[in-house]
Amino acid sequence: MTSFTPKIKVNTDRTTYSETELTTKYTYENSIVSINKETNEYNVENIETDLTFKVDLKVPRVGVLLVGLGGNNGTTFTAATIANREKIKFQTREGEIESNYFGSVTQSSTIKLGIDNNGKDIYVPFNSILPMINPNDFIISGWDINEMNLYDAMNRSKVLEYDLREKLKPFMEKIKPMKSIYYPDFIALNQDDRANNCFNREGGKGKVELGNKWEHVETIRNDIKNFKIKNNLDKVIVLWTANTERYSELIEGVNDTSENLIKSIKEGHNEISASTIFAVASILENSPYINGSPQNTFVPGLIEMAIEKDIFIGGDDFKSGQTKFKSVMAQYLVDAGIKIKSIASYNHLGNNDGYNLSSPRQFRSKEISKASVVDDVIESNGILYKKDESIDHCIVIKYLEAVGDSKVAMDEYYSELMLGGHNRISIHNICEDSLLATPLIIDLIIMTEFLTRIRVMKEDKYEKMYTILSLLSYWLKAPLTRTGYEPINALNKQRMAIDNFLRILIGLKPLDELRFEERL
Ligand code: NAI
Ligand code: DG6
Repeated sequence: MTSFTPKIKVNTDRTTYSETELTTKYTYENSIVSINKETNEYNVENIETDLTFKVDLKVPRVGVLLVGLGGNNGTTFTAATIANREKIKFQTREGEIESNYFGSVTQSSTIKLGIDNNGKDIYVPFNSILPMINPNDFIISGWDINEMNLYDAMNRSKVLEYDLREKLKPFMEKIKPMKSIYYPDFIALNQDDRANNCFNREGGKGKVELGNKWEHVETIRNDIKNFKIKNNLDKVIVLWTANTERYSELIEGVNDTSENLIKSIKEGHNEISASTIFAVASILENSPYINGSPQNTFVPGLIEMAIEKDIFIGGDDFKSGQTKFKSVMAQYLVDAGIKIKSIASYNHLGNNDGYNLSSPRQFRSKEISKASVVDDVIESNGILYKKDESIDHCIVIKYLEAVGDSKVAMDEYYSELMLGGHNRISIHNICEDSLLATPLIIDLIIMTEFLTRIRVMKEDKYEKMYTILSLLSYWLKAPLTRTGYEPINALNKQRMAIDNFLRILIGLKPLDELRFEERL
């Protein structure tokens, strides 16, 4: 553990720093609106709530366990942390590149602190506000149904430049994924050849054992425990970046409560997915669990279990390129009073993720998470859209082996302008899919760890934040939210919540951009 000396000193009596803790008082303000449907009048009550937060300033030793370690994201993530830690420089056809973390909010973005005497905005690095783990210090391991070492797997992924891969070889070739569990019904049939590193499959590619899934939970729990002890870790975070699974059916008596879920796991029920097994094992080992894929790992019984055990969970599905752009574009158009009528989104890609998604049930999971992303923006504007009116939104993903990890995304936004006019915006984006997704994994882990060090005073007792980490929504396509609350998809709102939360913890006010120095 390392101690922290604040570099940003806010002159306020709202914060108290000790060597190991920061205590902050903050008055939360909001407006509660009630609508009289007959008169169409809005009654608004301003509310204030006094809160006290405590931040543990000690950065712990953190272990990261990835499910899907040998995949494109898993290998790129591991490679990125090693390349940065070792300060590797490498040649590309454009010249020498120094390793960096571009695309990571925590590592490569800034937050506005305030203005200088001339009214100029002053920004500081996101991760300088409060102590956060440096990704170079992650201790990484994980599971994969495929046995390949990470050097070979990184070459198979075809994401990184040749020179970088060769410089990483001595580090990557030593890493081998732990044996995993394989439930063939949940991922595409075309993945079967890959599944040669599974503790529930006889001799490499033999018969798959699905009888007692509780034994699978116990094996994964032991893996987590041993990893923690062997590496002398304070905390372990588990993240699913394995293949997209099909949805699990939600069945009363099977996965609806924590008790039924455990019973069904013990009975080896067909509707218990591998990802749910990993999540149960993580929760029972007090390790936060994040779902980077779209499937409904978090069945109601699992959410109940996480709440009972008070272990953080976050999901679903990394929000990387096309969807992130969509959540910005949709907000821009609708906030400008322009009525989006349709969005057509096409993707083609040639990596293993695309191969798995060429199977209809796995594609369906992705289609659901990609489609939900404009819902809150549409609902926010009752002038453009009637109640329950939606837009035409089509999602197409095609596997095209030749393009590899260089995903092509094409989107057409078709909107209605005033007096019958129309506005068509077409987007064409090509990028390495895994180089967009990996920085998100870094951020999700750093933010999850950071949030485990926050306490809020409730009835004279400090408590953790709520189990479902909706503050992670910025990085996720279909944010998991607390029962009774609808997901916020709009990217700017998601980012505002994170920035303002960090600001209030160090005694600043949330940003409002009123800039009265200039305007009054
Ligand atoms: P990938 O197919 O290259 O990697 C997945 C890995 O998971 C493979 O190595 C596979 O062998 C392994 N695997 C499958 N089932 C497993 C199990 N039960 N236990 C352990 N390992 C298992 O895919 P990629 O590109 O790394 O993506 C990973 C996931 O992240 C996918 O579900 C994808 O949909 C999701 N995602 C990816 C984004 C991106 O931009 N790359 C963005 C949003 C989500
Ligand atoms: C094709 O859509 C494959 C997917 O796994 C995507 O790469 C991934 O979901 C990222 O999608 P988006 O919409 O966030 O760029």
